[in-house]
Amino acid sequence: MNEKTAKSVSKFLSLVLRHSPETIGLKLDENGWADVEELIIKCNNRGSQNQMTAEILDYVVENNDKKRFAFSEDKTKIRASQGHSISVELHLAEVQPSEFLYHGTVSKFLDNIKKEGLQKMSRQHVHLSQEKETATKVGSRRGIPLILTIRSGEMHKDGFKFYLSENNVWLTDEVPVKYIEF
Ligand code: HQG
Repeated sequence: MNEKTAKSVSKFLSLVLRHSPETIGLKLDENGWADVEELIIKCNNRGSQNQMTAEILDYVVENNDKKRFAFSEDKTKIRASQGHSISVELHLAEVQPSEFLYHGTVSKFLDNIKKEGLQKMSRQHVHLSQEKETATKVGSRRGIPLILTIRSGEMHKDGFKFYLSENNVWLTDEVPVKYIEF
């Protein structure tokens, strides 16, 4: 499969598995899982999207640059590993973060972030990364990236919970201003 097709399938899967499964009449369970057979049928019923097959799904799950999607152990279900706007219970284990984590944003959000800290906005969590480089990529989606350093070790000591998604994105509920280095 070529890169362009894989990317467009990934974008479409992000839409239906993170934000609006109803676009194709799909139902996710409370843990965010969709039935693979149902997903394939409903993608194909939609018409405009390229043909979906089990092989295409396998390829995208396996080769996706950020490993955004995962199959259940028996491969009958699929879900997004993070990034949801709809409410799902991923049952992620709490993990102790390193001293610092990073968040990529853009300058137009700075005033607000300085007032209210990092908020989850439309998603289920605030997304942080282990590497500055990843945060730079995240910020670049919106313009010139601005990297905030988060004192995650101190937050954790103060009782804030951190989770690591299956694809290694750090998640937390909020980051108050006092833990952010601008
Ligand atoms: C900003 C991608 C104003 C925040 C990435 C960000 C990530 C505030 C935007 C994942 C704010 C939310 C998530 C506040 C935060 N006031 N703006 N108080 N607090 N913001 O897309 O972290 O490629 O929901 O800085 O790689 O950008 O889709 O979050 O700019 O892991 O798999 O509000 O999405 O993953 O934007 O990105 P998002 P994000 P995928």
